[in-house]
Amino acid sequence: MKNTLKEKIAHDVVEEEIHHVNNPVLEPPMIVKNYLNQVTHYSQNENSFFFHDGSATVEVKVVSNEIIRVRLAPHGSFLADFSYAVANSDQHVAVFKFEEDEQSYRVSTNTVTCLIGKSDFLISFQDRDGEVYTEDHSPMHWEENPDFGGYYVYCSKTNEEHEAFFGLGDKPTHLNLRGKRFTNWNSDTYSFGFGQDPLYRSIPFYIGLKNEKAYGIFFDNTFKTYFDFGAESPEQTSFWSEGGELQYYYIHGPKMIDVVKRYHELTGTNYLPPLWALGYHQCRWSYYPDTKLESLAYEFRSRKIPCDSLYLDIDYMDGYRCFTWNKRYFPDPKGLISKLASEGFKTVVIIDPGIKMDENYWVFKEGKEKNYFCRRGDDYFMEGHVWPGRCQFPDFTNPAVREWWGGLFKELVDDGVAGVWNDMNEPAVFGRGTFPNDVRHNYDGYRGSHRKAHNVYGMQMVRATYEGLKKLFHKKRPFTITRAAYSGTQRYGAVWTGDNVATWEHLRLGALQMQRLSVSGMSFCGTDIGGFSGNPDGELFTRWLQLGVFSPFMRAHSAGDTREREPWSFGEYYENINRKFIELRYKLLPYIYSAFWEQSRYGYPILRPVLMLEQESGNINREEEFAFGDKILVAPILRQGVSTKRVYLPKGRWYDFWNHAPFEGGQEYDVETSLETMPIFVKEGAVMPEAPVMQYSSEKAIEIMHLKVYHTDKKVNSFLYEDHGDTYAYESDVYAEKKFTVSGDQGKLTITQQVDGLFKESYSDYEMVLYGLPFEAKSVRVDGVITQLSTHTDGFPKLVVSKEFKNIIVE
Ligand code: MIG
Repeated sequence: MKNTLKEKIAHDVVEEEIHHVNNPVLEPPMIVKNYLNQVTHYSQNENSFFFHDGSATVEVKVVSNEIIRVRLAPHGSFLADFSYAVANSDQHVAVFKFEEDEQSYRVSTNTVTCLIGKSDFLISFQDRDGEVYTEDHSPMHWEENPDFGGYYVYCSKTNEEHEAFFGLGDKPTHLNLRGKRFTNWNSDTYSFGFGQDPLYRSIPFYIGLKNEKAYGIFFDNTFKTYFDFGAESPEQTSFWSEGGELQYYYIHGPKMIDVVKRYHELTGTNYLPPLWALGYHQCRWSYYPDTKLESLAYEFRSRKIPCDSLYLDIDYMDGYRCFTWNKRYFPDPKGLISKLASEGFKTVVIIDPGIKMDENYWVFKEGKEKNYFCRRGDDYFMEGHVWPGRCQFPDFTNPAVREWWGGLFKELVDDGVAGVWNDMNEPAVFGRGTFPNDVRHNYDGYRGSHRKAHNVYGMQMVRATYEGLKKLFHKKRPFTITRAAYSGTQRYGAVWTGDNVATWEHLRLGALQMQRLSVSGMSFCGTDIGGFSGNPDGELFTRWLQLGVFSPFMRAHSAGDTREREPWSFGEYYENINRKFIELRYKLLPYIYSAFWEQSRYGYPILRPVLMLEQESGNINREEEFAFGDKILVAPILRQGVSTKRVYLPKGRWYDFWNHAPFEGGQEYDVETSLETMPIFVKEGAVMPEAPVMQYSSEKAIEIMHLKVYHTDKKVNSFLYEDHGDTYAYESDVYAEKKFTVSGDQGKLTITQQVDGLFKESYSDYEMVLYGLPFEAKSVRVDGVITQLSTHTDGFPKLVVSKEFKNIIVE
C-alpha cells in the first residue's frame, strides 16, 4: 500500500516535470482542415478493414451484403462503438472479399464494392458491374475543435449532374433536396413555415438517386449535423458535424424501397401498434373538464362517426405537474376513463419532460433524491421555464432514469390510460429554446454534453415511456407518440409533424412531410388534421381529413385559441362527408393493419412516393400522388376549390376505388373530384380486404371478411395480416399472414391463398367480389368444386368461399 502510494507520488512528479519541460509558450493554434493523405498500410480484423495514412485511420466494415460502414479516427483511435440508432451493426453473416491492385484496395460483398484509393484516400461504392453509385469528392477531413475538444468532421461526395436526394426526416420542403442545405438540431417550431429548418426531428439519413439507381447514406452522428446537397457547390454533396465521429453507413439499392428496408434493418422498424391506434383520434388543447369528454364521446356515438381515441392535453394535470390529475376538472379519472372505455374510447394523455420544482411534489422529490435531473457544466441544475413554471429535467440518456420514468406511469396505467403522447422533448424551454450546450448527460455511460445528447433527448424520453408502459401493460401493446426524434425512434413511438397551421399550404406540406418521414424510416406519422393554429373552413378541414384517411397516424388536433374542431363543427354538409371518410378509414383497417405488419416485420415503408413505385427520372418531381401500402394510390386534394385533379398513374392497370373503372397507367388523367370524393386507385391484381364499418376498431367481431379482387393478366401478391389486435401473442406465432396470389388472362382469373401462423379468425368465410373481369364469368371452381356465383349489390360478380380455400378458378 505504502509502496504504491510512493510510486504514485514519484509518478506524478515525473509527469509534472515532463509537463514543464514540454510546455513551451504556444501561439494560439491555427485551425486547419486536415485531409486524409496517401494510404500507407492496412490491417484486417474479421469483417473490418483498417486503412492508415500514418496518422489517421479509416475503418471499412462489412455490415451486411448491402451495407458497409465507414469510420474515421483522425489520430488513430476510434470513439466507443455505441449508437442509439443502430440496434446491432453485426446482425448478418456477411460474405466479403478483399483485393488490392496498384491504385486501390477493394472490399467487396456479392452486391457492392467499396474502393479505397491508395494515393488519394478517396472512397467510392460500386455495384457488381462496376457502376459507381457514390464517390468522395475530396478525402474525408476534419478540424480540431479547441473549445470543446474533438473535431468538426466532414465528408463530401461528388454529385452527378442530375442526381436527386431524398429523406432527412421532417424537412418541410419539396421531396427532392437537391440544391438545398439543412441542419439537424431538434427544435420546437410553432407555426413553422415552408422551407424552415431545422424542425423537430434529426434523421441524418438520405437517399441518393443517380441514373435511376438508389443508394443511402446514414450519417450516425447525434451532434448538430449539416447536409448540403449541392447548395454551396453544385458538384458536391457534403455532410458534416460539430463533433463526434465521422461514421456513416453506405446502404446499397438499387431500388429506393430496398434502401429504406435496409435502413430499417440497421435502425429497427416501427413497433406493431395496437389496432385501435390506427383508428380515428380526436384531440384538442385541451378537452376538459370530464363532462366535456363525456359529451364528446356522446356526440361521436350518437352522430355515428367512428372514433377510437380521445386525448387529454396538458390541462388534465395539476398545475402541469406530470403524473398528476387536476382534481377540479377530473375528480374521478379512473371513473371517467372506464366510462369512455365502455363506449369504445381509449384515453391518451400528454406528458412533458419538464418537472416542476416543488418540494411537495413527489416526482420532483424523487428525481432530486436520486440525482436524476440534468446538470450544467459547473454542476448547477439545468433549470428552465416551461408550462409548470420553473422546472428541472430528467436525463433520459441515463438508463436508470429511463427505468424510473417508465415506472412513473403506474398510476396513469392503473387509471386506464392506453397511450402516451410525448411533447416538448426537443427539449423545449421557454425563452431560450432549448438547453444550453454545457448541460451534461450520462449518454448510457459514454457521457457527453448537450451538444452530443440534444438530438437524442426526445428519443430517449419516448423510449423510457414506451418501455415503461410495455412493462406496466404486461400483455397489451402500448401506444406512444413523440414530437422529437432521432433515427431509430420508430422503435418506440409514432410521430406527428408538430405545430402546423390551418392553411392550404400546410396541407400540402403535410403530404410532403409524411412521404419524407416514411422514406426516412418513420412510417408511423401524421399531421394535426385541420392545422394546429388558425381556423380552417369546412372545405379545408374536410380535405385534410381525406388526407388523414391515408396518413399512417390519423388524428385531428387544434390549439386552444381556435374554434371547435370536431368532424361535425362545420355543419351538416361537411359532417356527412367527414363521416363517410372516417368510415372509409375503418373499412380499410385490415389493409392498413397489414401495411403496419409489413413495416414492422419486414421494414417496408407505408407511404411511398410515385418515384418509389416507378424509379424513373421523370417521376422525381411527382409529389402529389403517393401509395398508401402496396396496393392503393391516392392523390389527396391539396388546393382550394378543386373539382378535377390531374393524377399520374404509374405503369400497369389501376382501378378507380369508387366505381372500379379500369385505367391504364403510365399516363396522367384528369379525375373529377368534388368535395364528396377524392382520387383513390387500386392496383391490378389486388385483393383488398375490407372490414364492416364499426364505431371503433374492436366494436364487433368480423362475421365475414369482405375481399375485393381486381383482375390482372400479370401475377400479383397481396397480403392480409390478422391477430388479436392488442396482445403480444403474435410473437409466439398467434397471427395469420395470408398471401393471396391473383393471376389471369382475357378469359380467366385464378386466386390462390397461403396462410402462415396459428391465429383463428372470428369469421369462417370470405365474401369475394370480382372487379375488372374482361369476360363474363360462367364457371367457378373452389379447390376443384363447382361453386355458385351471385351478384353483389354493386352489380359485380360475387362468391362466398371458406376462408380455408387454396385455389379459385373463375372462367
Ligand atoms: O407549448 O400541450 O405541439 O400539440 O397541444 C405548446 C400543448 C405545448 C405543443 C404541441 C401541441 C400541444 C401543446 N404543446
